[in-house]
Amino acid sequence: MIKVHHLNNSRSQRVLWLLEELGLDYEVVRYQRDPVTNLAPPELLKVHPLGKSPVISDGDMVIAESGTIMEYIARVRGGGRFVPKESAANYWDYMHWMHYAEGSAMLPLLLSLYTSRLGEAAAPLGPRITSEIMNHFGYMNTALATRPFFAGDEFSVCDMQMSFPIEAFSSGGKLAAFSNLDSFLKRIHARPAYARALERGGLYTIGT
Ligand SMILES: N[C@@H](CCC(=O)N[C@@H](CS)C(=O)NCC(=O)O)C(=O)O
Repeated sequence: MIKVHHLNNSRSQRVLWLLEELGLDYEVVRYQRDPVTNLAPPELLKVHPLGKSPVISDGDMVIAESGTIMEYIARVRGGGRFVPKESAANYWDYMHWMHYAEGSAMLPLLLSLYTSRLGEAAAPLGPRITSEIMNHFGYMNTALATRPFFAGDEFSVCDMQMSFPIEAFSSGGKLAAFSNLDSFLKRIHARPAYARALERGGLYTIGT
């Protein structure tokens, strides 16, 4: 059975969501962030050398990095459900969003988070970081102007992968200027599997 090494209030929430969408059995092994630093506890280092979450284990195999985990679960354990076929016209679009979520969309958000701790010292970086956030969120918002989901008309794993940067950015009404992303979040949050995953994962305040 798949074990999800789940850090509270983190990216591993979307792994639980995928498992719920697929109706697979899984075990949740819980880890709590340090209340002061917000970092993962050292116990996660025993599972994977990076000490981050999500990590899954399936038999002897340990897989880290959410994109890889999502692909593994959907393709190997989920029979390819929620993944377009390689011959499909939207396959590379799907792959683009699978990689884009962590490879591009998260970077300006993380820069903003880290530099916010520097106070005035970070001021010279502020305009560039803000313009990159607007650039990326504008791009994502435009992508959803003509379709309900990132890879087209059908909900797919890339929507789950893309949910985290959008949720991470959405707090404090920041999606007001990106109405397609706001509608997207409402659409995915209405899915029964999303709600079931929240029950399994516990408190998830990212984006609220
Ligand atoms: N790109 C990685 C990021 C993993 C990551 O940074 N996870 C965060 C949780 S959202 C974490 O473990 N943070 C705690 C820490 O760095 O100590 C992925 O998508 O799996």
